Amino acid sequence: MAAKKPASKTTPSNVSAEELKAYYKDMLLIRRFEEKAGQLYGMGLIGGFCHLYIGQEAVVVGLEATAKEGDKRITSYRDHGHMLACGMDPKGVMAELTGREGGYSKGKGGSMHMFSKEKHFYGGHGIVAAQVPLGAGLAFSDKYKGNDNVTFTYFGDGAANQGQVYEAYNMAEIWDLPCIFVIENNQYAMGTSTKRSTHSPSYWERGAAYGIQGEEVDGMDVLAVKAAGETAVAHCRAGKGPYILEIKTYRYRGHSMSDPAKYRTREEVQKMRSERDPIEAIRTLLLTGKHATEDDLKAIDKEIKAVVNESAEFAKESPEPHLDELWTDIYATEVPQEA
Ligand SMILES: Cc1ncc(C[n+]2csc(CCOP(=O)(O)OP(=O)(O)O)c2C)c(N)n1
Ligand SMILES: [Mg+2]
Repeated sequence: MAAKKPASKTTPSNVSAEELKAYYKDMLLIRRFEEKAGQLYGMGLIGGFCHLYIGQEAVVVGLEATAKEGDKRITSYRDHGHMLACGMDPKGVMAELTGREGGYSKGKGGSMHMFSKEKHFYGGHGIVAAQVPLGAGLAFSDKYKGNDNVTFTYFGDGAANQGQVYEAYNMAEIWDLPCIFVIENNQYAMGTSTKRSTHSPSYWERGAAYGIQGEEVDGMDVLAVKAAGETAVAHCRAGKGPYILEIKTYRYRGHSMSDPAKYRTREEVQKMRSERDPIEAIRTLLLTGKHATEDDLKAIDKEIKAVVNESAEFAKESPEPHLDELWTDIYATEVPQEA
């Protein structure tokens, strides 16, 4: 099967005002939540690793718009946006970041280790690319059960150079697994730009060697992401095997909270922020299309700020895990049985 050409940009003519507002809200929630997490980190309330997703919001929001109940998602350590976009509770995420009992992993996992069975969110993985074969495995379980669920397996441009990605591609294609491999190409792996790390920076085209279709997508345009996501999801649900989406995006903040940022210029970051911001783009569409007034958008901003502040308050008030918890949740006590 030959690889497909990159998709053309979508126009907003077929998108309703409600849809635009929903994307605006969902992206803004991730942005404000992450800004708050950055503040709490600065205040010493979050310890350990913390990788912010600011700038990449359109990727996960656009793809979640194509998901249905039963679909699964798995990602790397840059995972807060994915959790919020699939409907996990901001309070539980913030409490986990701050290491509190009310967190998704009872305060024992932190930023990179959260899961939700209810929302089919399978982590949060600190080992680069480790989630890719796991994502293929999740897709295998649905194929085995004979349903039409798909798995969104997210990974970065750096991870895309790992060998296990290609072993997973090979098996996913041979077994026609309903797995969407989502490469979030934010152009850097820690301090290494894609220009320095690979001769052929078109990652989606590598799928052709395995007979997997794919395409490149503008990840600063939530509508383009959604349109490409729909193609990928339809392909997988129809039993045609895996699909690759290489989504070109950009992270505004450092790799993690301790990043000297010497590998790129301030001007480069500023240019993306001012010319390609995904939230500003939808804001402009809402205003110019007269789908919303400045006051409507202010009300949305206020609503989102309240949700984020509430999550921070919840986190601060939640106690630290009890010492007895040191010895729990280490080994499985029962083997999960699923029909
Ligand atoms: C196997 C492994 N090697 C190295 C690291 C250290 N490390 C953590 S993140 C990272 C960069 C990954 O970049 P990318 O896949 O582009 O994801 P991004 O951080 O840009 O989201 C590296 C090398 C690791 N965690 N695991
Ligand atoms: Mg990267």
